[in-house]
Amino acid sequence: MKTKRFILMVLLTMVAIAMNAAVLRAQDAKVIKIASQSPLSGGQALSGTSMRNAIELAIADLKQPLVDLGFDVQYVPFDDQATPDVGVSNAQNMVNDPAILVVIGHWNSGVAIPSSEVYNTYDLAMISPANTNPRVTSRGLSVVNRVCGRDDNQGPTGAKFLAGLGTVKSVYVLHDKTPYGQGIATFFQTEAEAQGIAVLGFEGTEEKSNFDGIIQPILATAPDAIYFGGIYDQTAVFLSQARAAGYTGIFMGPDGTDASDFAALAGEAAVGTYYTSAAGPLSVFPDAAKFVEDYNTAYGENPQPYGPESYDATAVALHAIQVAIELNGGELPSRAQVAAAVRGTADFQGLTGPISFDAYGDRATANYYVSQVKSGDPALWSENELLDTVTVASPFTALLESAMGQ
Ligand code: ABU
Repeated sequence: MKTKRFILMVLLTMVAIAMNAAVLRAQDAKVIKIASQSPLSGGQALSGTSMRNAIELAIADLKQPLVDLGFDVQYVPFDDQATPDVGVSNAQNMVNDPAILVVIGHWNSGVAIPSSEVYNTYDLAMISPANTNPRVTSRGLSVVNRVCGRDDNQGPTGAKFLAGLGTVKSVYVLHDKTPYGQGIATFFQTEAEAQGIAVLGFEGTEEKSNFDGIIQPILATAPDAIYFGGIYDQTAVFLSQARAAGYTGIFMGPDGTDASDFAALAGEAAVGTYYTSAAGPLSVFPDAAKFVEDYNTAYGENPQPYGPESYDATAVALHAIQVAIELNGGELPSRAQVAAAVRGTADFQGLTGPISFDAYGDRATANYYVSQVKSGDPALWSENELLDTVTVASPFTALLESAMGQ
């Protein structure tokens, strides 16, 4: 009896020691946080939420190497509300949390540009899945990178495509007065004119619900096409009202058009719309099949455009943190060490293809896609027809290649 009791006591003590060790190990695990910023509320929340979901999936899929090195990886998503002041305020909160080593974001270039000034002051690396305005990277901030292309290539891609149709001799250009919308409209306009298309008007509007005041003057100019540099929560409403007012010509937009809410908001009026995007349609990424399946399982729908790019931005971040830890002798790296490892990303194999950053943090080569909306059913957005794909080197990569005579 005494022996049995002794054995039981020994066993219980061993279990207690093992549990204590596990608790101590968990407490010892050093915390690394990956933050994100995207609109999780408001009219562009569909895109921002899809970015958040893709980031969450990537962390769950890819964090194990960091766990094996003794780190606990946590995700902290922030809602920037597609508003510059909110993005900057979130950025100021983020930099005060020393565990945050990378930010994945944003959706809006107009939010990314001022927020990244804060990240840069504190050496906090930012990897954007979706910000296409040139100023995101052309300021030369060492912490800022993106896995998508740029509007100085995307805008001209749209203009060249319209010129190639042969039927578009005139266009009316609208924009949303943001750095993104006005920027891409300007790049589009310059190339449209170079292609011999007459630009009948170039106008900014912040209106989001009643376009009566601008539709009739536009119709009076009888353009063959209307180009709207803006985001779907505005451009789809405009298109729907323009069609109701009798506009039968071509409508084109940039990647702000590229979300199923464009169809949800415009309905049948969306059908036939041409759009460019720096986000590849799901069909062009065979390596993303598992991601799409997992996304559907977790969230009950397809990822939105820039979902695979959000996954890739996170994968690049996790890999760079691992590199920085290894270079730091297995210890928690500084933000500056992580930022340097991110910028050093070369030939990283993502769902969207190989990713290398140039000296400015641009993806060394990026693809630009031209598609046409085939249905007013938002559930069929991923079945829109891909009409053209153009691959363009970043400005710095092009400069290097030309200097090397390639
Ligand atoms: N490029 C997609 C979202 C718009 C932006 O860059 O502001």
